[in-house]
Amino acid sequence: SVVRKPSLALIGAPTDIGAGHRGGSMGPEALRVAGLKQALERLGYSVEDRGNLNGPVNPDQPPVDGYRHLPEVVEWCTSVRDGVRGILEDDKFPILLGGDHCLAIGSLAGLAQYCAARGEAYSVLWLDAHADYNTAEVSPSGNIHGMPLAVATGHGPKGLVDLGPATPFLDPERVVQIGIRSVDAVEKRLVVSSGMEVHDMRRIDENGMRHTMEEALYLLKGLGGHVHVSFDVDFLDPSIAPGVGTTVPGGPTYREAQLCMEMIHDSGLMRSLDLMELNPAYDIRNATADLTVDLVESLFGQQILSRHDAAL
Ligand code: 5AB
Ligand code: MN
Ligand code: MN
Ligand code: MN
Repeated sequence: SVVRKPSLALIGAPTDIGAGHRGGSMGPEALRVAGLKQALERLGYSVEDRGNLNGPVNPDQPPVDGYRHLPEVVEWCTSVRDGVRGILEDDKFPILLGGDHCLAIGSLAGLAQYCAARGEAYSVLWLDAHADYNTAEVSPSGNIHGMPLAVATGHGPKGLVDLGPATPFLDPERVVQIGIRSVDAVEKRLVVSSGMEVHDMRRIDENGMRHTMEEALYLLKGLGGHVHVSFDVDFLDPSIAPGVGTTVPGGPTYREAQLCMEMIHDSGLMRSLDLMELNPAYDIRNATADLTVDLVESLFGQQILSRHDAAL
């Protein structure tokens, strides 16, 4: 069957407002320098770069009532929400260039608004070293990039939990996580009782990436609706992806990550994408940005040999 390729739209959110380390604000430009648009065009997509969103500067302040920079995070996430929803309403496939992972609150809220208006459901495939399920009460840092899934599923501050069409704007039973290997002490309890499907690194070690992704994609396919992929670059093993603020050892290798992306592509389920947490201040000659583009190529159909031709 011939599936028409969607038109893609890139949108940058150059901020590190929700992170513990500065520098994620340079992520969108690093992805552009690494040739993201050109790589997707080579694969036959039409790609529009909508440039960068604007928002408040990072005031670099300590947490207030358990949250760092909450008013600024609300502003950034509101503009991400509107930007992502606008792309979907133009019948294009949004690719959000982060920026830290708090901005996923905005992209999920925009997607939720878009889907709610059409009576559609959506699910999320979360590729990350971290579960991102903290609340202010249990977060060790107050950094909101460690909270986006808790917020989207209704556990968080006013101003963020109400960014979608309803509160909550994401059903935890429609969240599948891959690559998790760093969960904070109390966060663990929240994650276990949340209803999210968590494929942590132990499961990947025991079952392999292939079986893990078969299970994950089977569940998502069964749930139906739009599938959003939120890719936190710290998902990858730090030996191949040093350019992030919060490295955690023991992540997917280059080949495991490629297989993961290839299988997501082949499922045909993905309708929107976040590329988050790339931090050029920690990178080496833009290698992590280059790797991210390389993986995005697999996510959008690049294959070593054409499987379609091989089957003939
Ligand atoms: B990321 C930590 N759990 O909450 C916290 O990179 C780290 O978006 C969060 O996954 C990492 O501060 C957030 C210790
Ligand atoms: Mn992470
Ligand atoms: Mn994350
Ligand atoms: Mn991080």
